[in-house]
Amino acid sequence: MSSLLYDGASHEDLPASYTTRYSGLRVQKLSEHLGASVEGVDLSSPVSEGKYSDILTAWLSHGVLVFRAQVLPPAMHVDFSSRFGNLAGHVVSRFGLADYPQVTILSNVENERGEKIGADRAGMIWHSDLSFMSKPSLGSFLYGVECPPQGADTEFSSTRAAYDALPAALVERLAGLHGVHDYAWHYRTYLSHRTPLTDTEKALTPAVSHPALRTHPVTGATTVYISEGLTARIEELPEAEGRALILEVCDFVTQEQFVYRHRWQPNDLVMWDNRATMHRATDFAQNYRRLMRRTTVIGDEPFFAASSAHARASQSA
Ligand SMILES: O=C(O)CCC(=O)C(=O)O
Ligand SMILES: [Fe+2]
Repeated sequence: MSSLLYDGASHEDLPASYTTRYSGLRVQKLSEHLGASVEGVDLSSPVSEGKYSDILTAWLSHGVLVFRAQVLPPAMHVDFSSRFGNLAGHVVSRFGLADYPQVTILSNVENERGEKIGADRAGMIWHSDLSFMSKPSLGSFLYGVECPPQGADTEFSSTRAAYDALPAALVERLAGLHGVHDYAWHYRTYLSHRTPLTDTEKALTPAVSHPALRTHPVTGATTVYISEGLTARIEELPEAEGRALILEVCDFVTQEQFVYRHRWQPNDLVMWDNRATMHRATDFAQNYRRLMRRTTVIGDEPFFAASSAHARASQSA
């Protein structure tokens, strides 16, 4: 296989399968607009600079990377993901691992007192992680420890490809608007099976506004940055009108052609770029155990450079 010359290539420009430039990792695309599997790296020991650089490049191009059959103890999960920036623990600190508070447990498993050992039914409505923070997550790293044999897939959509295909009237409408991202609202609305957030937890997460369209700080691509799960309303619009717009846009962005569906195997590590994708967890039969470990990396404050937005692929077509 020839080596790839990457210079800002998008997922669409890349061959279905290629060998990376510096370290010879094998990358294989998993769907039309996002997702690739990466082979040739062992995450149980520190990753070389060359491999790190190729992983970063592939991640920016593909939005979602899948590493199969990885042995990833929490210490190495922290080690690898912190190469990309500082980690954020979960707002609800009891979901963190005792020795590694930056590692969050997602699980339906119960302890001997009948309490869930991690966040249960997390992320089942489309969202981008930590969009309710003033500096949201730039990317998340989810590792499968125990995975049901069916169900419990994670779906990812490309908010960049969807933006490129968005009807011009919607782009114009969204360009000046801001989404209000509100974790306390999310918790009340979608996580009523859990103990409610405490006042302290609510105080950590006041609602924040971000531009509805966002410029990716590294690739410069424009992406859609409102979601059904975390964007409660639109700052400039009456509540019902704003929510209807959020749902309309989210339905567009999550159409099948923009989605990669990850079917988990134990020992998969999946890392995604929260600035270029949205995701959701899907349901599964509760007689199966699911146990996942996750880290997430703090990113920059979102911004929208309107001048870049006219350069959409579909508009110039
Ligand atoms: O459990 C999953 O499949 C995804 C949950 C989620 O939204 C996350 O880890 O950020
Ligand atoms: Fe999430």
